Amino acid sequence: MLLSKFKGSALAALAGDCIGARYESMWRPVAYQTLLNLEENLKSAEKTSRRSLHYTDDTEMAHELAKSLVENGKFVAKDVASKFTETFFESPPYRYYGPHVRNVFEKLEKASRFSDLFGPASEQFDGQGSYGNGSAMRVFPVALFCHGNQELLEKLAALSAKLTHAHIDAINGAKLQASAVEIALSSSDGSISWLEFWQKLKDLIDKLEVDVPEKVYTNKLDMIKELIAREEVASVHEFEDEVGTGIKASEAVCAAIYAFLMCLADRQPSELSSLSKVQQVVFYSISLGGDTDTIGTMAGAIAGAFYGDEGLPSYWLYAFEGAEMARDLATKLHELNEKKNRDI
Ligand code: F2R
Ligand code: MG
Ligand code: MG
Ligand code: MG
Repeated sequence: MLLSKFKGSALAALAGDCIGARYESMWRPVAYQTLLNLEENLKSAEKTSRRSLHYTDDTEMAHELAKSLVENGKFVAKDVASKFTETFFESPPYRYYGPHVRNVFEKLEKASRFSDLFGPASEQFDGQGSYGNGSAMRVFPVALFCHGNQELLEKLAALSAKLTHAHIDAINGAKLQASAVEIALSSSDGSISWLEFWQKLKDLIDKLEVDVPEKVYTNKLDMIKELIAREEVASVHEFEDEVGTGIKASEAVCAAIYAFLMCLADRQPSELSSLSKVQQVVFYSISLGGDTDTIGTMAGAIAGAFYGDEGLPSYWLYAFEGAEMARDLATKLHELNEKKNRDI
């Protein structure tokens, strides 16, 4: 079952990125019927063996991070930084990296030759660091690697974030997203209510934001609870106003968590009822609009870790660039996890 959860997380994260990328930056909600039509088209991929959808920076960076963890059996900051940088400079334009992260890679490679690993990120935005969601969008491999060790998870989520994103909201966003994947790995359908899941995240954020003056995650998580508990489902526009679906880590991470918890609470839209639970989470998260590939990938990583890969359609393996890689990396991270447990 754990292997199914690892594979589910990696594959649903890939699906969320590949599908969500079609609608990123349109800045309006995505109609359920549009998503169902796309899903219908994906089915033909299995017959033709044609990869129809590309992944973007979210998956590219997640896979580089996973490869580094697998190759080294531990987090080696210099290796992760050089893998991120090399891949960035070789990547085709349709990976659509964040607008400012290029500066970090240029400085890492040219100015410091990887001698100063965290300096370039801390210089971004006049020394504030980036609060973009790039730290959280790629973090799920840390959760798989650290499964069962929350202390290590928080440490590695922070270190992996700080290579490009030094702002506290980006670091806490990576910790929150990785922790959501870990809670999903450690529980199963029927064993936890949406409110219990939410409470675990709230306990974590209370701790992480204890010394943070602007408690963005605390406030957004409180709002999410209020919206899910409400009788009427909030309109996408209200959600956008109250929580947000943008490029900030605090918006996209909370939007992904909201989509997952809404489905866990069985409040998913009836239009998506023909789909499996994992697909419902991915599609519902993308329907919120805004930074759709990133919200989709993070919601997918959580949902796949919770429900496993059984609910994933077989044609998803053919429809998305990088599907074999996702499955292979998840299997290797699972092997590492098994080995670690045997060695204890
Ligand atoms: N780049 C994109 N999407 C571009 C649109 C592509 C579209 N599909 C098309 O057809 O053209 N997506 C990817 O970028 C996001 C991750 O970005 P990351 O890695 O966090 O980058 P960055 O540049 O560090 O931060 C993002 C922006 O946030 C604002 N910002 C961040 N920190 C700030 C600060 N301290 N002060 C002011 N602004 C700050 C800036 O506008 C940054 O550029 C993902 O969506 C990924 O999919
Ligand atoms: Mg992207
Ligand atoms: Mg907004
Ligand atoms: Mg994005």
